[in-house]
This record gives sequence, structure tokens and C-alpha cells, in this order.
Amino acid sequence: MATSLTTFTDEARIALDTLSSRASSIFQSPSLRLGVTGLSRAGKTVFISALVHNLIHGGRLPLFDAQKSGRIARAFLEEQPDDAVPRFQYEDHVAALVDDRTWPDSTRAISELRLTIEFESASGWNRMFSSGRLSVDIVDYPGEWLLDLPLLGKSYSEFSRDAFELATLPVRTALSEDWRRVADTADPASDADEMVARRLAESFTAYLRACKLDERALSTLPPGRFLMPGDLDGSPALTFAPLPRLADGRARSGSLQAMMERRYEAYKAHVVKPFFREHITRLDRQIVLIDAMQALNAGAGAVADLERALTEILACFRPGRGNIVTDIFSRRIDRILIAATKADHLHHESHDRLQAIVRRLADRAITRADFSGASVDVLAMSAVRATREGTVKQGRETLPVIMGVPLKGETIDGETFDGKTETAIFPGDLPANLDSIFEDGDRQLAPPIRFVRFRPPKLERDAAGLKLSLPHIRLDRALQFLIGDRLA
Ligand SMILES: Nc1nc2c(ncn2[C@@H]2O[C@H](COP(=O)(O)OP(=O)(O)OP(=O)(O)O)[C@@H](O)[C@H]2O)c(=O)[nH]1
Ligand SMILES: [Mg+2]
Repeated sequence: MATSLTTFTDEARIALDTLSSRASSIFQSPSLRLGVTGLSRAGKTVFISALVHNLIHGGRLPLFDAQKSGRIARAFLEEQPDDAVPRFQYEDHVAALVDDRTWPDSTRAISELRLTIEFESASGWNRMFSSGRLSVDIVDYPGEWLLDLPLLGKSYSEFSRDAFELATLPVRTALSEDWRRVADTADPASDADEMVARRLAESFTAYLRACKLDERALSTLPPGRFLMPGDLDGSPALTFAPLPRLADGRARSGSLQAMMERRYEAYKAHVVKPFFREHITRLDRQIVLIDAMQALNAGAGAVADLERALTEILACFRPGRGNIVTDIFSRRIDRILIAATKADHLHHESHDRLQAIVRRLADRAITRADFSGASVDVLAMSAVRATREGTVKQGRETLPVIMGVPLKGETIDGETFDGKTETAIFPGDLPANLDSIFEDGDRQLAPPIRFVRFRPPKLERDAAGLKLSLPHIRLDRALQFLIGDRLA
């Protein structure tokens, strides 16, 4: 009896101890919350894995000042501050990249990781006052979820009207045809029926999914959780859809329209608002990853669509009047980096052009964010560099090429790769004249970039036989912009 009592109090004390030490470490060690987002497959997981790997393993980061000047004593992973958010599975992702040389699996929800850096400040003044520790809480979440923000300001009938309007734009008419036919048979004034609601939601979701899978590579439309439901799959808050021919004013209670309206409001209250309150408004810095090359290859329609999505994403971070998020919650983000990933698919001669394209793409949205004081930068980078550069002589011409191992099953000019052989590819040039990309309606862009996916690189070993950190392009510049000032 006595022993069990001791055990019990001990346990209670230990629990209390961990609680208070967790609490004190959260409050004492300065921390910075870094949001990493991008539409699906933009490269978020690879970016976070490479960033952490390079910091922990002292990678080559000449443009990251604290590392270059030898002021980082060590960087290591610690327990994250939020117990209810899944942990970013760093070890699994790095094992895939480094040991198997495969890309990590696609992720579908939010996750978090805390990286703590012990450093020495550059100035004597800072050394005296800073703790020499910075905890960076990295939060990975789908960009699709940000696209829900505009819904907070829309009623169900406005949402319905906008959805039909977008669905009948030329790029989407064919893709939305089935859904529009199903929706047309629904009568908003009829009695609410679960099966009808489900059928409508399913066909609306199928249309949203088709937009994404289509080779035109269209960006997502809200509601973001319809394609990435997380643990809400099948719940009423996700079983609604836009309806045509809505009654003006209040819908009859018990009608299909009233049911859809209630669920739409539930989606906003239980999904959209908590997500912004618990995650977005707590961020200090944000990187938005975009896959500009995929859009460029898909044509001007896809570029315009990416621009629309990016504008909406950035609008979420714009403080000031009229922004529902910052109207409700007061925290503000002070730095945003828009990064085109996967620059290793191009020869470095094209990187400046890629960057110029991203800058133009982001311009409208950047103007707004600049206006509010957040500092915004644009970058062409590659979190993991899967290729090397070289030249190939063709007659009198010398062509710049990239070399890497294309993934098994990738094809170029009818040749299919085996996933083992290193191959040199002339990726082509990005257009120098930006207007041709942005002003030409829906035609195919010429010349498209030759684009194959490569396997992650084989890591070199140092003299002692230890594997070096993952190679990258300008990851150090991204780091300098995102956290450099906090290590000064
Ligand atoms: N060559 C190269 N390919 C990359 C790089 N980053 C991402 N990729 C490719 O892009 C794919 C998607 O990368 P992820 O990091 O999984 O993208 P994500 O944004 O986390 O994707 P979801 O979790 O599905 O939303 C990878 O499987 C790679 O094929 C990079 O730096 N270089
Ligand atoms: Mg991911």
C-alpha cells in the first residue's frame, strides 16, 4: 500500500515536473515559428528535411551567415511545443532521401518539428543579452487549406454563385460538366436528404480532384478539405456542395438548401476558423513553395491559375483592414519568402529567368504584402539538388546539360529510364520574354522545358567515410532570409 502510494505521488510529481520544465523551456528559449506551405507536391516535405539535415550536419551553407562564420555550436531536434499536432517525421523522410534515394511520401495534414540552434551572437552587445539559443518551430501545412480563407467572408449563396461561375470558365467547363449535371437535378427547396447531399458532395469533390489531376495542372479551388479531409473525412461538415437556383432570403427549415447552408457554416466554424486561429496567426515567418516549372510546362492557363492561387495565399498574410484573419487576430508575419523549388531541373544559366518569372508571378500579391510592411523576397532554389551540370558538344555547338539519374519509368523522346543509369539532359531554355508567358491566353508555351524527375542524389563521403549533408541550390539564401537576423 505504502509503495503504491509513493509510486503514485512520484508519478504525479514527475508529470508536474515535465509540465513545468516544458512550460519554462517554452517561455525561456526564444522561438520563431516558421510556416512552410505550398500547393500539393510543391516540395514542402523535401524542403524541411533538407533544411534540418543541413543544419544538424553542418552542411555547406556559405550564404547563411551564422554558419559561414562558425558561430553555430550545434543544432538539434527537441520536443515540439504542441502536443496535439502530429510530429514532422524527419527521420523517416531523411532515411528515404539519403538511404533509399527515393522521395518521401506525400503528406496530407499539418505537422510540426522543433529545431533548436545554439549559437554565438556576432556582436558583443548581443552576446551579453541573448541566450545564444533559438528554437525554430517548423510547421508544414497544405497550401490548399489557406485557399479556404475567402470563405470566411462569404455566405453560402455567394459561395455557390462563385463556384458555378468558376466552373463555367473555359479551362474548367469540361472538367465540371458531370458535377453541373448532377447539381442541376437537385432542387434546393426539396426536403433535406442525406443521400442527395452525399451524391452532390461526391460529384463536386470529383470535379475538384479532376482540376488538380488534369494535365493543365490547375490550382485548387475551395473548400480545401474536400481534397485533403484529414480526420474529418465523411463528416457532415464536409458533406455539402454548391447548389444552383437558391431561394432569396431564408431557406425553408428542413429543406436541402437549409441543410447545405448549415453544413457550409459548420465547415467555416469547425475547420477554417480554428485552423487560422491555431496555426496561421501564430506564425512569425512564412515560406511559400511553388512549382513554377510544372505550371510553365502546362501552359499560360496554368500559370494564370497559379498566380490566382498565390495571390489568395498571400492575401491571408496581409495585415490590415478587410483581412478577416488579421481583423480577428492581431499577430503579424514580418517576412515571407516565395520560392520556386526544383531549380535543379534547369541549368544555372536559367535560374535568373526562373526567378524573374516567379517575381512577375507574385508581383500583384507582393505589392499588397509590401504595402503592409512585411518584407517579401523571391527565390529560385532547390532544397535537394538531384543533378550535376555539364556540357555536351553537338556539332559546333556546346550545350549546357544537367546530369542525374531519372526516376524509373520516366520518359523523354520515347526513351524510358530504368532508375539506375545516369543521363545527361538538355533541359532547354526558359523564355526570356516574360510577356509571352503571362499574356497569351490558353495556348501551349513554346518551347516547353524538357522535364524529367530525377532520383535524389548519391551523397558524397568525407575523408573519414562519413556521408556529407544533402546538396542544394540556394537553400542557404533561404535560411539567411528566414532566420538569419535572429542569429545575428
Ligand atoms: N529535383 C528535385 N525534386 C524535388 C525537390 N523538391 C521536391 N521535389 C520533387 O517534388 C516531389 C514532391 O515533393 P514533396 O516535398 O513531397 O512535396 P510536398 O509539398 O510535401 O507534397 P505533398 O505532401 O504531397 O503536398 C518529390 O517527390 C520530388 O519528386 C528538389 O529540391 N529537387
Ligand atoms: Mg509533404
